[in-house]
Amino acid sequence: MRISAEEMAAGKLLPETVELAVNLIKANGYVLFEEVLPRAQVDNLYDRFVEILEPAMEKHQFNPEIGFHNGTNHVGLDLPFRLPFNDEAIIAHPFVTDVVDQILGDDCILNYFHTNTSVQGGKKPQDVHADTGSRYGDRCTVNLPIIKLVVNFPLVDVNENNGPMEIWPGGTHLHPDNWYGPNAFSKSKLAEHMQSIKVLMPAGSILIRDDRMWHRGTPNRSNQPRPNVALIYTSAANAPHIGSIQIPQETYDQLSDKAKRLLRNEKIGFPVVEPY
Ligand SMILES: O=C(O)CCC(=O)C(=O)O
Repeated sequence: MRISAEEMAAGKLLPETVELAVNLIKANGYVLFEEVLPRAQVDNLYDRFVEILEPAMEKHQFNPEIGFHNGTNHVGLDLPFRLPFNDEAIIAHPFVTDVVDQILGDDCILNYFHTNTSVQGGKKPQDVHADTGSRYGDRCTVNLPIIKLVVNFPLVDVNENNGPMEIWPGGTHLHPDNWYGPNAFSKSKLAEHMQSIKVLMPAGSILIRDDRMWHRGTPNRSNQPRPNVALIYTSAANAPHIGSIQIPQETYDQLSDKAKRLLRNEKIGFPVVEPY
């Protein structure tokens, strides 16, 4: 959906927009807010991200021409908790927190600060997957309440050509818990016969999705990487006891009250981890 000019100027969604977004996630598995972040901010994020992607790929000997990760050329990389990545507009965007708080509770936490990049030259899509496993293995045959939302910010315009995420909305987040476990029927086999959407979105859009909704990364046929920032918000009751994002004390102290609350379980007082 496109956010109205009035809401963009106010930096706040109207209650009816929040309600619509919440219900879209509940019914369909996701909501997309198109083109929210300013282009200059996204371009800067992209440039700074490429500065860490390239050495990280070199370190892991990922050569796009030879191909890696089973020919998908997909890379997952944690972000260092520093500017421009930890800007409040990324970690605690009011459009996101208003929606996330309604679904997960306003005491939810942010416990994943990551990126997924479809690097150019990929030949194969990823397997169709959910971003979570079952909570009770094979034992639970009913759908359980949502505990995690994934929030993606594309750092380039995503089109048919540059490796859009493909999603299977409309119900794949509403299966019984054991459908997300290792012994569930192959999602890739089923997905071939089901309807999917390639998520085409302008840079700076915000995709909020139930982490159980089936999806996959697709090959990037352009000549530049297609990164998505990927954050995970988790309900407080289901949050890991020990966080993993390392945040220097002085960085934490400068965050807004909302961002501090979101990150309260993380490793505060630890140095920033560089991804290479
Ligand atoms: O950003 C994307 O294309 C999705 C990637 C993905 O689902 C994954 O790496 O697990």
